[in-house]
Amino acid sequence: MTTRDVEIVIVGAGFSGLGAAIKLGQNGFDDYLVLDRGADFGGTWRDNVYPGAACDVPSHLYSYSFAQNPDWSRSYSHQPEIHRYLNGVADRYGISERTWFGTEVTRADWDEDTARWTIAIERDGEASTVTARQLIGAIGPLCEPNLPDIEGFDDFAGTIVHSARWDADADYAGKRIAVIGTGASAIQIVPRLGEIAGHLDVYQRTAPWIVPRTERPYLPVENWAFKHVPGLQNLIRGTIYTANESVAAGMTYAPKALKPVEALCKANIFRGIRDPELRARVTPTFAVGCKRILKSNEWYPTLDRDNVDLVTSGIEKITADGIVTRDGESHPVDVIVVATGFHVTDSPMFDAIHGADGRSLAQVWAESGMAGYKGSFVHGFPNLMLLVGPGTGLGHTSMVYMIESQLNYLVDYLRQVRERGLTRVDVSAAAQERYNARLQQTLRHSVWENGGCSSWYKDEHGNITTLWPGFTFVFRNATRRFDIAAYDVSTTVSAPAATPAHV
Ligand code: N01
Repeated sequence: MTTRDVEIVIVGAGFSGLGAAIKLGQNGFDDYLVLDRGADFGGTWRDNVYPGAACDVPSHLYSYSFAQNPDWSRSYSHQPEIHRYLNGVADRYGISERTWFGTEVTRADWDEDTARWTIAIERDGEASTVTARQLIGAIGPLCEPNLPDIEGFDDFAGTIVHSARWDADADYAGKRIAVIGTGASAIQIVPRLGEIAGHLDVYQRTAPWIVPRTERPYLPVENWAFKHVPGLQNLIRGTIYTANESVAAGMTYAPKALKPVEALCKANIFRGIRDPELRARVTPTFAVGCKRILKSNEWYPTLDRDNVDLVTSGIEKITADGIVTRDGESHPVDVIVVATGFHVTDSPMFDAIHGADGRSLAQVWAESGMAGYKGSFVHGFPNLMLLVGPGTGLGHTSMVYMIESQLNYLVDYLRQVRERGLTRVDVSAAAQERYNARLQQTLRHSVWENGGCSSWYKDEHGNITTLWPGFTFVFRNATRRFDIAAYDVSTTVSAPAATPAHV
């Protein structure tokens, strides 16, 4: 049963979906609905509540330019504060009234006859549909937890927790805990667990590069200044942004220029670990920047604790009471924490969205790789705009900057749709192909391509389909205006839209 028809549906109420809703309202596009399966705003910042969860981009840059926050309590924000910030912004702009929480999108189909999307949802356990002229996919790449393919998970008799689905009620204090993974999530969880675990084994498959984290609380006088000194927050944002962009240059065009970063990481190891053998085991063997560069002052000292062991012999299987490593050793454990990341290039939502020829994004991308145009549109999926789509991820600065660039593109797209009376907009195959060829060309000399690592930046074919290579201001310029020449557009509809029953 159709319960609602709107002009625009936004799926997801995280940074990008919330930002989209605000920008639509500000630009006179009021007929929209936000759908989110969670209970409030925040997306990944609502869901990742593991101990120590925090952002590794400084607070002043990791926030909307149009909703700056003089009240940040620290130079790097922790999850509860970012979550509160996003819900505060949503309140300020009145987005809750147009948001359906507890609503899971199970499928979306493009209907050529009506030139609309039919979106199947489950809301409070009831199935229904919403139809919309425009579908905005703000589903976020870091939302579907990825469980590693390790034999025996189902046999484990203790507690298994994924970092992105933290079980706050489980008992961790004094327990024998295993953490699988040494990525951005693990390096934040492990120091907190190391403080309370009876024993902690950290399973490292690949050692990450880690720079020191320059986090500190802000003094009241600083918060006063952020609020009252005109332009100060913009100046801080600009300074952080500029410093980060210099790292982008190294990552994309001259990985050797990142040697000073490597030296900084090595000094961090030296300072944090006393044992030379352990130092050697935590020293990465790939080029710095190839995987995300992590930030922590606590990781190495935690590995150096007496109740913490770094296990590098590889996991053979999981048994009822522990983990067996490839060297044949058994490690008894009460709790396994899985910090193995997300389904980035194989999100289940890609199976749910079906385009003009009936195929899903997952089916199309299984053949072509995860390709799109300006991270926003995918040929064959008319009137669907993705936020944080293919080729928009970053290894060096704030995703919020990329999101805001896409929001400019979104608003200009909708403006042109309205002004020109467009009913169907599909990026042309040729424009998409040219665009991706250029991206791949830029990536050729990058550290991600040549740095000797594997990462979630690559898809199953080894292609880098998630990252924006180069300076983010180039992306900002490329998305300033909706370049309609790259699109096949139509102003007609084959069949009139059925009148839906409103509730
Ligand atoms: O996940 P990851 P994450 N056996 O994919 C290991 C963002 N984020 O959740 O390196 C053993 O980075 C895997 O090993 P390897 C940020 O963008 C941001 O930590 O593949 N180990 C790796 O060590 C980040 O990049 C913040 O060899 C296995 C780990 O699991 C993204 O989220 C904070 C394994 C996965 O690391 C994801 O981070 C947190 C196996 N079978 C996260 N399979 C901020 O501060 C995987 N691993 C903004």
